[in-house]
Amino acid sequence: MTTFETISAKVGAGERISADEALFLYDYNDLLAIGELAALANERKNGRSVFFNVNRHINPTNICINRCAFCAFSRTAGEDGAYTLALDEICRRAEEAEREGATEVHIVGGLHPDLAFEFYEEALRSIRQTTPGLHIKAFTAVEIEYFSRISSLSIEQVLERLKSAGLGSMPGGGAEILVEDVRQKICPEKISGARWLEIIRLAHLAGLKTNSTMLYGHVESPADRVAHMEMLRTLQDGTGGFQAFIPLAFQPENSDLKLEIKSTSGLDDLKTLAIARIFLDNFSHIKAYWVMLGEKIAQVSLAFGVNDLDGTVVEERIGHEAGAKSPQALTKDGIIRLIRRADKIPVERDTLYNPIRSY
Ligand code: V47
Ligand code: SF4
Repeated sequence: MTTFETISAKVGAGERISADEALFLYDYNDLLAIGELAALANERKNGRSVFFNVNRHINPTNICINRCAFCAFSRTAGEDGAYTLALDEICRRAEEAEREGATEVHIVGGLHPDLAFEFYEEALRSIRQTTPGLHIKAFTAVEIEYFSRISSLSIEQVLERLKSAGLGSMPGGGAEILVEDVRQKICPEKISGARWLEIIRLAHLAGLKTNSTMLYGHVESPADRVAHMEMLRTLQDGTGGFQAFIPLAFQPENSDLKLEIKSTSGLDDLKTLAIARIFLDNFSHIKAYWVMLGEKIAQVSLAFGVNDLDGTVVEERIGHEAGAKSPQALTKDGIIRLIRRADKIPVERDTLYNPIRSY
């Protein structure tokens, strides 16, 4: 029979827990006990170090043909607030980021009905030319699949062309909840969960590291969350290409789901991060994305198994269009202070988790 003690003994012995055991933890009310277990699992992997990076987000366009129900960022072409950045504006933002000490640009956007694949290739090429020192982390599996459709190239060819243009790694967006009936409710136009996993597998095979996310706190059940994480864990067993797992707390404002769904609770946020740390034993990093969580929950999460706070971000749009109350950027000093006050060691990293400097 599963009890907290049997799970605790497994984690203590460094053994993998099952999906049923993860589900048991979701039902278990002693948050601090779960947090302690997650902290143990994390300390074994990462000690007291907490990573952050200095980065900037660039969203080339918010025009998107998918219009997922949870997304307050996207617009239809011609709608109020719809925008597309010109190539030189994208480069200008990358240059500004580099001047301000960034080591990474994180580029994701909507599925634009008229932009050609070459636009994105050109954007990467221009950034690489003007700011060769910046790592380009760009495009979710959803965008990669779209590029393949609009260019009639295979996924493998799209990935190779983007790598040649300067792509260094991929973020983890677009995963939402990989379980199909949940996807049908929140993002019916988006590629299936199976297709998301397949594209990520191909990216890993092409030598690109990626992240993985989980959008939680909408219509999904705890069993859906565990099923989602199990799919990621299985893929990671095969490829080892995931760097971080990032649960994204759903921000309901301005989305089509705003009337039905309230923001997540701090308790659910911490439990979700802690269970992820315990369950995803083959992931090195669990990231608390402060944009969606707020700075205070992100800080507390460092005692619940989290070892990465993402970055300075700068000009975040996806969460803020949906009502996120966090600032649009944090300074490097702000992140360092936040980590130090949690009695951890701040370590600035590059995108591939090479330490740059400890503070
Ligand atoms: O795929 C959209 C999510 C994702 C909302 O890999 C929302 O390092 C909450 O993936 N409330 C994009 N979330 C952001 C993302 C990400 C962010 C930071 C770091 C990394 C990384 C990846 O944002 C989308 C979707 O799951 N999202 N709308 C919303 N209302
Ligand atoms: Fe488009 Fe991504 Fe927003 Fe869905 S989440 S509508 S794919 S920008």
